[in-house]
Amino acid sequence: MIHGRKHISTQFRIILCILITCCLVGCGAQKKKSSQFEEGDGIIVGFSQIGAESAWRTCNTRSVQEAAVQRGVQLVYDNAEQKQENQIKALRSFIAYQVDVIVFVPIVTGGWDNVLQEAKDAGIPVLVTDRKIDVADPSLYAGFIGTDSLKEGRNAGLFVLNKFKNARERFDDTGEHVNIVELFGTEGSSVALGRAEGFREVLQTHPEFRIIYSESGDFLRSRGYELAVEFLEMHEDIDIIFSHNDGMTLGVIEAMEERGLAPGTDIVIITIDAQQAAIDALREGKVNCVIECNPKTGPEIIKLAERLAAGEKIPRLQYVHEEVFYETDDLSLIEPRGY
Ligand code: GYE
Repeated sequence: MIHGRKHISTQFRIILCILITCCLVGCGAQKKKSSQFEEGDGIIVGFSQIGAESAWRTCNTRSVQEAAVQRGVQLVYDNAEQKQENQIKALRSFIAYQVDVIVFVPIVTGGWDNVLQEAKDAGIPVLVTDRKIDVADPSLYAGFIGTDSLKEGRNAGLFVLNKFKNARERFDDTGEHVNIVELFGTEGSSVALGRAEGFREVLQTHPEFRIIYSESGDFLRSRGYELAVEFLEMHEDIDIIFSHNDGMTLGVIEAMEERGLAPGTDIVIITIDAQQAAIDALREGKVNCVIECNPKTGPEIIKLAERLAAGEKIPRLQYVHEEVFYETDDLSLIEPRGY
């Protein structure tokens, strides 16, 4: 019963979205005659987002929605509320409604072959964004645009090496390790896997570093807080916390301060995303390194969707520009982040 009701509500939401977007586009019909909208004219893009787990995600959703409005593209948006089954349902609905292009953020890497085969059979091109997928047949999607999570993990590792330059000597003399806590993102997501892999790859030839605790905080601030309460109780000798996103980091900072610890000083903190709150924490010395992950991919996504709808080929792999902000930088130069 519950299942049936849920199914109807997803269908209903999508129908509603289509009606609303059609209506919006209908209202702007005269405007669309102007040449600036010609390329995207009338195309319908089904966009399956994974949820609203972080400020990053909300900014990403907004970026896509705003870009669609700007280009006169009709966006059928679905929020999967962190469930792959909801995403698969949304993709099936997009296929049933014969959208021109499907854009989706895969919550995890695996489990997409069947539904993407259905999209292919229906002749609907698919653009994967933000997180990567593993499929047996690469022709099941047209291309990927998003973040380079392996590089983000490597950058975290490189910062650690640089910050703890003398650790090797101490380790050789005394056997004392640098102890690392890792809070990783959603289990099975390409970004959590990439960030963890890149980090380990850099540190693997440095025996002075060891990871003493590694848990998934699901990219949630609340989980970051809960896990921090746990690991701060378990371990008194933590030197570094590597957190896969700012949301979890903000939870960690709160838990540390409640315990009377000074984040950024008592424990070195590295975080990924670079939302405004993390940059503020960097300025206050509570975080030592912020690795940017860029959520503002909307304009590029919509451009690629338009090209796909026009039958053009797109690059298989496209990474967005991202920076790293260090505690030693001139932090006054960082522009407001906008989220
Ligand atoms: O880092 C995190 C979000 O997939 C890159 O997901 C994205 C990650 C981002 O919830 O904050």
